[in-house]
Amino acid sequence: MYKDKKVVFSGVQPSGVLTIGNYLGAIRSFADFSETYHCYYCVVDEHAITVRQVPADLRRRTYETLALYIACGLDPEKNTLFVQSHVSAHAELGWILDCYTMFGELSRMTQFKDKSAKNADNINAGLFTYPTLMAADILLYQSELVPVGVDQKQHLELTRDIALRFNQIYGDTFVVPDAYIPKETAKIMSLADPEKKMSKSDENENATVRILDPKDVIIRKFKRAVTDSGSEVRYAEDKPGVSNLISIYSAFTGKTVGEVEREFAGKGYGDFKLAVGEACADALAPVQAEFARLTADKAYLEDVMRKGSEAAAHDAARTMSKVRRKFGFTDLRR
Ligand code: ATP
Ligand code: LTN
Repeated sequence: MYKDKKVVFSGVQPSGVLTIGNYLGAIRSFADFSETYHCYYCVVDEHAITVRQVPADLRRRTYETLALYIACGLDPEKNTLFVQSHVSAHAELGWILDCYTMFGELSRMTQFKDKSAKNADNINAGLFTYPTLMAADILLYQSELVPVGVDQKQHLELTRDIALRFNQIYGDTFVVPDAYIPKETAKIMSLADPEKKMSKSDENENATVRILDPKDVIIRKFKRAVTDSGSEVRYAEDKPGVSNLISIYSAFTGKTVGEVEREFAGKGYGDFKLAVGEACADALAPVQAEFARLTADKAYLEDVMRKGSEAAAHDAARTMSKVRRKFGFTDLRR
């Protein structure tokens, strides 16, 4: 969309307090793109309502998620930070893309299958069409790159298929995006069940470490983390619990897996878990301090939201007008 810079887009749902999975899998890498790309980072509140939310909590978490973006190093002057429901083009393009997405394609989405199993009393149509809204988020800004955890890979593939399909019918309309998935931290696992993804909406508090957890809580959660039989700190397929902790420790300290194994050779799980907790708490301390400062200043956060949504709406309108023209909606604005 911008002649000088390629576009990056990503989003996080304000559906709970963010975990170190969200941090290591997605948000931590967002700032790396700020200089070379035109970046849009969105708080995707419309996605969050596919699962029942308490309105007051959703509102508060929307501010908090934006504050966390900034606390994690995203400068609002260098990135377009905004809230999805403030830009109506997302829902509008979402509907249009629904008409170019097949029932069978949406039925294959594993996130839909997982979330319907978890929310059996509320399998609503929005939960089903969620990936087309995500495709709209991305395609509206002609994004080239989308930094996400590996759980979103399937949604990105569907986004590409929708874009290609649309381009084939109507001629070049959308840039076809690529996922950017960090290698070592693409999927941080639950501390209570290392076969399961760590998820911010997990009801078991021992399963997640939240970005905002105080140091003593972080250390306690890592101490309780489910590990495997044996006592050796070694990265291996048959040791999912320890391997997950090694990935986390390595991500927070910058040490390689080999270095971590050597550091803890001959030491037990106890020493290792304590070290993981300390490294995690120390790395998150500056983010937490900045978060506390930002959430005390609601007016500033609203100013960021306002400016971000104005800029985003302006850019989204360009794509929308192209889309409308291409498939024959009448346009009175000329
Ligand atoms: P929910 O529990 O509400 O589904 P979530 O924790 O899965 O939420 P999202 O808001 O859906 O989080 O995801 C935000 C970003 O964080 C996405 O890019 C997603 O891929 C990434 N992410 C989420 N969980 C993990 C994880 N455990 N490991 C790595 N990346 C993750
Ligand atoms: N579906 C994502 C959140 C999300 C997103 C996006 C990520 C919504 N829209 C656009 C990247 C780009 C999730 O559940 N993690």
